[in-house]
Amino acid sequence: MAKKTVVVLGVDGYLGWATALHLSQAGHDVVGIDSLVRRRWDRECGTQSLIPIKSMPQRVSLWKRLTGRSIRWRLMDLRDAGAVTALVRDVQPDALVHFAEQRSAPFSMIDLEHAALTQTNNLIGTLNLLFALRDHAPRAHLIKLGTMGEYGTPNIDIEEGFITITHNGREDRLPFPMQPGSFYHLSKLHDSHNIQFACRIWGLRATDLHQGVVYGNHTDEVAMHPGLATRFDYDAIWGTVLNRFCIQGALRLPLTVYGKGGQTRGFLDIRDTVACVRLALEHPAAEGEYRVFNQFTEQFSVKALAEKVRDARAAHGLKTKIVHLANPRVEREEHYYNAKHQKLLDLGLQPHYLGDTLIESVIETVERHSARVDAVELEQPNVDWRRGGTARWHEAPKNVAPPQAEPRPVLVLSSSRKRGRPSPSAASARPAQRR
Ligand code: NAD
Ligand code: USQ
Repeated sequence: MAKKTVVVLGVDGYLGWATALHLSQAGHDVVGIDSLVRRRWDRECGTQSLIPIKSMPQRVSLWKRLTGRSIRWRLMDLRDAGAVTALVRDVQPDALVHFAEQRSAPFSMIDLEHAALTQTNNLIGTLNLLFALRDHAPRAHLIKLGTMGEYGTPNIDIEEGFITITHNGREDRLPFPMQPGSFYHLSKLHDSHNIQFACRIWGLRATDLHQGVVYGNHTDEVAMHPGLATRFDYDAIWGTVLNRFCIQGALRLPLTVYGKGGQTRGFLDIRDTVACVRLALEHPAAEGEYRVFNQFTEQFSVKALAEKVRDARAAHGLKTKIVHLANPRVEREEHYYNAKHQKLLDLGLQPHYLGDTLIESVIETVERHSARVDAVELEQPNVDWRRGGTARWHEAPKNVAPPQAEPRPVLVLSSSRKRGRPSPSAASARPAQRR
């Protein structure tokens, strides 16, 4: 396999870090970019990764010490067009893997400010990349993290990006109809349109990975040393559903199914995320091609996932309660769902399916870090799709900085059950003291 120069954008994040290590270990030359804005959003939301994560300079130097491999780390905001242009021009990458977006649906539904932040951050960053590629590296392969949520939950089978439609006796292969379920998911769809357009008019090459919900926190590389840990979210804003259920299960808290729980989504293990990105990288799109891979390995209803976690706990004689909360989201709770996901399998993906062992291993990790858990985050959701941030979210000090504010000192949560929120002095600089 020829060594490629790959830029990983969003390298400080949950998936970006694990992917950068995986590609570096595979022998590729990795340049890692991040603005560290996610660490700032965590401070603003009063949330933090369950597993402590090192700073980027610490992580890359540890990686170098352990493996002799270099990841070239650069602090950069993708909204800075000049910086993005210089990056693409100077590095001349073979490929760019773009994870660097605001990725929480609840965050995007808090209020106008957060919806606008999500869409400007995500769309401008991607546009900056597209223009930089047009002008300085038109042959580079853009691998963009999209989401299965772009499709919504139609009452027909979901194809991989395109569907052949016969209408009034004529036939065409058209983009699959999309019905995203949050301003965040909409931002991914808008990105998809922009990327597809750039491929069509400028001949760029792109793979849009419509990824399902990711779970787990270990890849072979991350597991090499605790200092290489990737972030692991569990709170109501950033935590994804299976990660939340595992943490709730580990702490003997009820598993919080929203509504009836028939909502069905595609899921995958983080080990498959890194493998899928590598497959896309090593089998690039053709010049002018915009292709979509549905990136997940199994589909489950939320209720079925909760039952899996409950059963895994029951095998140890532990009783776990499942509660059905009023659904804070506007989404179908009972629906048909059958999404194709063949293309990555055809390229050689060997899936890690969800089993009790994975659930147990996540629960063990949680138990190791239980002192860092803020249990309030595992109870009621604090963002509602109809009204935005709930009353608790809005109980915020008035003299607060907007989300674009400069970074503030990192907060360390106490090991007690009380909220891991900033002290009153720190909170005065936060937009939202919600509880
Ligand atoms: P994350 O929040 O952990 O990481 C995103 C990273 O991007 C953060 O480190 C953040 O600082 C960085 N970033 C955001 N905006 C930036 C900007 N303007 N300039 C530079 N850096 C910026 O998220 P994640 O869970 O690792 O998700 C990564 C990508 O994968 C996202 O695009 C997300 O939409 C997509 N995705 C995630 C999941 C999932 O379950 N986690 C599922 C499907 C798709
Ligand atoms: N849910 C519960 N209980 C909870 C949390 C969530 O029932 O405690 C339900 C939600 O209502 C939803 C489903 O679980 O029906 C999935 O929610 P999620 O928070 O795990 O995932 P989602 O908001 O869709 O977003 C996550 C990532 C996002 C990615 C997306 C992939 O945060 O970046 O794009 O998964 S997908 O869902 O395929 O669009």
